[in-house]
Amino acid sequence: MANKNTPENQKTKDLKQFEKDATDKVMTTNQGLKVNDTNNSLKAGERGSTLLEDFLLREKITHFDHERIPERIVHARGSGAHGYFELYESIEKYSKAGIFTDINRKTPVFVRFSTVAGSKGSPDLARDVRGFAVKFYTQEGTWDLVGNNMPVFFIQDAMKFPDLVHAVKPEPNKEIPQAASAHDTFYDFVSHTTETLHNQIWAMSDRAIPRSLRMMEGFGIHTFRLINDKGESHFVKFHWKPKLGVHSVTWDEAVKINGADSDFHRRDLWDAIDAGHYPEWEFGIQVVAQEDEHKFEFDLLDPTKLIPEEIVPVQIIGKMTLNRNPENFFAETEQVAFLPGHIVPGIDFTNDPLLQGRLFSYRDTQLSRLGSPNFHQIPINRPVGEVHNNQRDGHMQMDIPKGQTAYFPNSIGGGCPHLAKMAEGAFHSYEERIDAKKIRTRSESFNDHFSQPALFFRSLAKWEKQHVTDAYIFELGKCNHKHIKERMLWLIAQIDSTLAEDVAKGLGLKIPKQIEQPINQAIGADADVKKHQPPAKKNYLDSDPALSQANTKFDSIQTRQIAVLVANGFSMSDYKSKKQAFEKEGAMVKLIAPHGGTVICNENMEHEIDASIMTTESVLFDAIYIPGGKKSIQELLGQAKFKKFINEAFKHCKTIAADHEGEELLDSTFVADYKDDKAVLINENPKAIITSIAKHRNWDRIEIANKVPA
Ligand code: HDD
Repeated sequence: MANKNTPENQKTKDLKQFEKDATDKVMTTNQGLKVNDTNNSLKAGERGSTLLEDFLLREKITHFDHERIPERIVHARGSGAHGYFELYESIEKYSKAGIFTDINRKTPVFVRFSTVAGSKGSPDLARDVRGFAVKFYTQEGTWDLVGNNMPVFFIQDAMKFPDLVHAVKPEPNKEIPQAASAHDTFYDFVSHTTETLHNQIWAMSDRAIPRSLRMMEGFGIHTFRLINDKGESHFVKFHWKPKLGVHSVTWDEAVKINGADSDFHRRDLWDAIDAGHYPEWEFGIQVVAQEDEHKFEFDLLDPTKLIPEEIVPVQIIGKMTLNRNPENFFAETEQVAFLPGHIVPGIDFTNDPLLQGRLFSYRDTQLSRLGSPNFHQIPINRPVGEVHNNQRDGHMQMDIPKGQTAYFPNSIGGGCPHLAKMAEGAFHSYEERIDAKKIRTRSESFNDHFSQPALFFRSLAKWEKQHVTDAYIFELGKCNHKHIKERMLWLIAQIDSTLAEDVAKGLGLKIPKQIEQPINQAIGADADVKKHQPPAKKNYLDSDPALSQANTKFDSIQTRQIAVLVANGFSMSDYKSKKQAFEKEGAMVKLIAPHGGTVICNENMEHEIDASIMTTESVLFDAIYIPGGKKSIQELLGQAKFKKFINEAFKHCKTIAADHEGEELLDSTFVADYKDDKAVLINENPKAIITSIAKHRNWDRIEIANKVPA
């Protein structure tokens, strides 16, 4: 059994040998030649032309000219972090994987979160699916679980992936819009490809605008297999559940955050790890016995379907902690290459046609993105175990393979590298029995496109439903083609008639009685059209509580950003008691003042401020606290932006607390008429404020909040 710290040290040690630290070092060329001027090129005379001879100039400029690599076709915008995975209990009855059986291991991981549609420099709060890709550096080889923060995908067959991506990306004639699905080509595709509707309604929900990457779930999406040491298979779905719960911002906030801090999620992840608030997710599995494959109302191989947790509960078996920021963004986060085809003994694929296509695409894309079949030798991509085979050469070969032979079998090289026996842990594909015709088609068992979107919508709380309605009105409102909006309205009506009516009202349109047939056009030209049209929704489960964010955790204010509004003369005693209590619970307390520099409290102490009101926005915080102090409040009242700051927080249903004279500032805002709101707390004790902030938002306020003209 491995030493508890071995695996983590193994990857850290491996990466360390490639790290470069220039502290106290002299500048050199790439050949190690010492350089004493990197500011001026070599010239013929002081004002003369630059000489071709200048190898220092050429080396520097040539490297610069080739600094960029192609961004990822999708998921270009991302943020990464290192950490480790621990197993709570062995699941050896299902899987023989070391990572699932050895509870003494700490398996190193590297995680990359991403948005899907936007370019590398696009803003973080786009309405979009988030990528959730985890690389486990296990002792038996690297396992990549390349998932998303939503449990289903838009399409059922990898063959349609280029169409989906071309539809959502900026339109090809004008390269507009960036990082947004709210445009004609996307809804043209969606409205003709009804299998997309389930993932689509998730993308309209708050899941698509997370408060933090640390506060979202992760899903492997596909049904995979777990294989035990007897070679038996169980179906499995993988889940990540954030310890901080699943929380989101509102769309109005998202739009404003993108302007105020387009790196909001990236910064949040970095700052939390930097401050020692290590993000954690529990790892869960939904296991289905081989013989139960066909007992569901949907096909386990269909990636547009989830298995409701009400039907198959998630068993929590481990935990992932992210505890280290990368040393270098490009070397690690940009160059990391995830491949769903990276699996280890004890885990195997199913015939999900989306997964099968992914097994090809990810290796292929690295060849143009990273430029060489040797991408696995880049430090972040190297497995922790030894690598020996007869693959040779290629661009940027970093290894120096020794010996005369590069083929198998051989006798000159002593038959090495020799083949692993099964007893030595060799990989062996699950021996699935297949007796089938070769056929290009879509299984009829994938045809139900309305039941699960309807289950999702039914499972949401009132405020979540309102957000979905508003999102559809926004997205379809951005489309120019009436027939696309009408197709969408008809399809939404198949999911939920009230939702469709509300969206139609917002669009100023009527739900059409019929739309042109067939509604699902994602089929072959000669396919039997009738056979492939989705049937009316079925109700096999009234609701699944796990689908609603109303049922997440509301027990912590750890890492919550609390804006404290102050000016000279603020009450130190009010502030001190709150600050201590908030920080004890792990919250980040930030002083916001009318100007930069410092402010002096009523006890004559100088306090460094975190941001002037001119450089920050309400949307960057989770809650507001206003300590008393007559002088301070008078000054805050004199600067209109403080009122805007409070009105916006009220609009976004956040906790607003004030002590003593602080109430006067609230009286000058929209809050004045709503002081009985349960998340407006005046002269309350710290515990009450903490409980309120932990609830994330007071969604009961939503109807009043919508009236705030902020
Ligand atoms: Fe994909 C990247 C997740 C279907 C082709 N995908 C990529 C990343 C994530 C996902 C998280 C970013 C990895 C990183 O951070 O480097 N993709 C998914 C999920 C899918 C899915 C959860 C369905 C369940 N993807 C999918 C299909 C195809 C691709 C069906 C192609 C047939 N995906 C790619 C890609 C990318 C990629 C083009 C771009 C960069 C990369 O692979 O390394 O090959």
